[in-house]
Amino acid sequence: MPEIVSPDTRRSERVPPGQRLTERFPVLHYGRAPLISVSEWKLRIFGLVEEERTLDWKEFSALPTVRLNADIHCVTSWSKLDTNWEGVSTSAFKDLVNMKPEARFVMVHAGPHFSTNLPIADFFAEDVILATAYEGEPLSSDHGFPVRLVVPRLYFWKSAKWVTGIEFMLSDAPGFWESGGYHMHGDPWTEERYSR
Ligand SMILES: Nc1nc2c(c(=O)[nH]1)N[C@H]1C(S)=C(S)[C@@H](COP(=O)(O)O)O[C@H]1N2
Ligand SMILES: [Mo]
Repeated sequence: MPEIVSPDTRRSERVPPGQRLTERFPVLHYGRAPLISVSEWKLRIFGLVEEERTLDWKEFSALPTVRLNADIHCVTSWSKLDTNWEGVSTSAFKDLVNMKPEARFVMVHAGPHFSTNLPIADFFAEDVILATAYEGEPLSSDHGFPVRLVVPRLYFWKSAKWVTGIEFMLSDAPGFWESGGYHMHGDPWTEERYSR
């Protein structure tokens, strides 16, 4: 399996301003962790695409997988270094998406009633994956089983757990936490924590 190393792990200072390291793996989400079975799980790809698609578990798990080594940073101020994931890289996923050239932003839809927005470039960055495993084990339901996004170079709230849909958009729109005042982009290195 190819291995992707997130470029931020090569910084000489790996902890962004205002963050503290943890060895634990905190569980953080709004609402109750849903129990999703792979037989009912689906991933809908829609919005500005030539043709809408829905992948079921069988189709999704047939896609090539990669390993990812990355640091993660939650806006509540914990950071965790050298986390290891497996899943489908969004850049590999790009070929199957067929997005329209005018698409500039992505809304990632997830359970329960969660969503988060990203610029196209951040979504298709080399170290972004739709993860199915953490440290060699399938994701636990608390951490997003069966599929979660991992976007190492933005605050961890952008890494939606229990992903169910990817919507391509012309212009930016706030997701769940962004509507509540979190930053539209969320770069931990420039502390894009909250918007005004
Ligand atoms: N579906 C969903 N995904 C979510 C959230 C959420 O509330 N719902 N919270 C985000 C936040 S704020 C963080 S810090 C990470 C936490 O992931 P973890 O519980 O695996 O540590 O999930 C992100 N993904
Ligand atoms: Mo978070």
